[in-house]
Amino acid sequence: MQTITYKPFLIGLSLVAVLTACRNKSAPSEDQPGKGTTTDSASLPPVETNAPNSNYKPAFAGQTRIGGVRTKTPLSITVLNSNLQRPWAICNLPDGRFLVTQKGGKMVILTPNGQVSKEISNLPAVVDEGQGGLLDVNIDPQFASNRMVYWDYAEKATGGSLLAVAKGKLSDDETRIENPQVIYRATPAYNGSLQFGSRILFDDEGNLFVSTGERGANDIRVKAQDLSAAIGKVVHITKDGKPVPNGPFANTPNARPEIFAYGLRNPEGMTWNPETHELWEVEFGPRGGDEVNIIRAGKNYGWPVITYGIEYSGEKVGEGIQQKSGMEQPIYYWDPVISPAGTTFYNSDVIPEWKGNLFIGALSGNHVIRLVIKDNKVTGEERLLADKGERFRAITQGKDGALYTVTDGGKLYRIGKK
Ligand SMILES: [Ca+2]
Repeated sequence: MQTITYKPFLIGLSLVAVLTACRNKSAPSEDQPGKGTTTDSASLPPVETNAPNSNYKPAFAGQTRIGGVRTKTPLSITVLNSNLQRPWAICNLPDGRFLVTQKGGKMVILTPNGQVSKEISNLPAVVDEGQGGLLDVNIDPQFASNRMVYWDYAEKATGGSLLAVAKGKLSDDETRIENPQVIYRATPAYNGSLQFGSRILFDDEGNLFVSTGERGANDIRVKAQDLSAAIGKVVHITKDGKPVPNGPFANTPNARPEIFAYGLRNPEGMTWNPETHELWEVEFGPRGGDEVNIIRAGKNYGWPVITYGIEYSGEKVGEGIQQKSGMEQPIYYWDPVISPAGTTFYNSDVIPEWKGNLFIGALSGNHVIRLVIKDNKVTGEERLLADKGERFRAITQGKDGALYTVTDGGKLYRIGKK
């Protein structure tokens, strides 16, 4: 397991993070590298050709509609399975297989060639409505010895539903989760089925970062700015669901000590940047304004005060402002939306021109996004698999240096070097 140093902190703490198993594992190369191809950054017109929803101006050049790029390496696109049952997350297991959640409430294991196991039973019941259901999964950094699995889901609660984080042990025969326990609940509950988030990542101390959605409706989304609520946040918790000590709001009156960052809308993607060792997040905007953010301790990411989107009705959101002192700018945004879901950095030598690029599954966009990144700025954008008509929900890099992505329609795609 590769160890990386993580040191972006207000709190003076040098925290060390691991590239854990899901969406961020360093995949050892088994193939020879390619022919040293390079990327034509921003050499083509922007990939987005539709009109934006507003005339809002970006905060800096290149924050949206960057020039297009095109992968030069010949690719092999393969459908490995077409019969998955609403897969939502895909997590690397140490042996090269994948642990996959199904929105309806079960997990399965997939081999790299797409063979699916029997459903894994004994997870707590999920609220499988709207955007709720069984959502993300990740494995303990010591999974190989302790077989512990962490997942999150929409849970029925007084007042509606909420995002719950649970853990349990994968049985030796891989048919059930033993002793499932809820370790954290992102309260308050809300009576609605939208925008739970969520992704789970481990740092190298074995603590969890969990992104939480703000539940969508106008009367609840304002709590993304409320430090006494756990929604619209990234929280930092132990394996027992307790606040990690010395968080950025540990000494703030009425704030939840587990909050790491706030002002998020619907963060369905989160991954470690293997080069900078920082936490990257992608989230849905409203009508316009899907974002990529770098999540840093104590920072406010602005929703619903600032946004590059407008309301679905066409009205402005709040005061209709896009930038404000004390609130972080996205490093990139999309208008119109593409609905960014799961995300991963590419960290293999198999396709050298992809190394350090960010890949994102787009739902309404019906493609896989490739973003070329340099010095924390986006310098090029490409759309892959745009001819498939699929909603790409989650993506990871396999041990073979290929990308594996699952779709709402039940497909597992492999995107590899030809
Ligand atoms: Ca924002």
